[in-house]
Amino acid sequence: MNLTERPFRLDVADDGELRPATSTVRRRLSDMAGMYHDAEAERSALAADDPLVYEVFQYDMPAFAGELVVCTTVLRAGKVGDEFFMTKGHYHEQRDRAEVYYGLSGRGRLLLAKDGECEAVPMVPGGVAYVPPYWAHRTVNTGPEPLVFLAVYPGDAGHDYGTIETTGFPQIVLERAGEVTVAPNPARTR
Ligand code: S6P
Ligand code: ZN
Repeated sequence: MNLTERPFRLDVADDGELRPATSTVRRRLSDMAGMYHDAEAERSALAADDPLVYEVFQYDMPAFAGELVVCTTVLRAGKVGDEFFMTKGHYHEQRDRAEVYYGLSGRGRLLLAKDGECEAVPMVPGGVAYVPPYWAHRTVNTGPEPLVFLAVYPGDAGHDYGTIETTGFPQIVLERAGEVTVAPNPARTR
C-alpha cells in the first residue's frame, strides 16, 4: 500500500455516521462478554435481546506512521445492571502511538489506564481529549443520548484488545443513587 497522495474530505452525518466509511464495526453485548461487572445482569440482557452497544465508522488508511486514520464512534445509551454502556477498550498495538478524541454529541467519560493508574476524562460536545502514548482507553456513555465522537490516530497504531480482555480496567463507571460514579473495578460480581 502506498501513501495517500491527494487531499480528500469526509462528512459526519447527524447520526454520527462517517461518510464515506471504508469499514464499519458493530459490537453487541455478546461481542464483549465478560466485560461488565454484573455477570447476572449481563446474562439477562443477552437472553433478552443482545443489545447493539456501539458502532465504529472508519476511513481506513495505509498502515504508516505518517498517515492518520479518521473514525467516528456512536456509543448507545444504556446499562448492564448499574454499569453504563462502554466500548471494549484497547491499547494500541504499537504502544507509543497517541490518539485524539473530539466529542460531537452526548456525554460520557474517557477512561485511561496505564500501570494500574486510571483517569476518567469527561467527554462533552466540543471537548478534545488526548490519549497519550502507552495509555489504554475506553469510552463510557453516561447520558440518555448516544455518545458520538471523532477519533484520529496514526495509521500504523494497530489495536491490542487481548490485554484489556484479560486484565480489565482499574475503574468502572456506574449509576449509584442516580449519580454517575467512577468506582474501583470489583471484577465480576454475582
Ligand atoms: C481507535 C479508537 C476508537 C475505538 C472505538 C471503539 O483507536 O480508539 O475509534 O476503536 O471507539 O472502541 P474499541 O475499544 O472497541 O476499539
Ligand atoms: Zn485507540
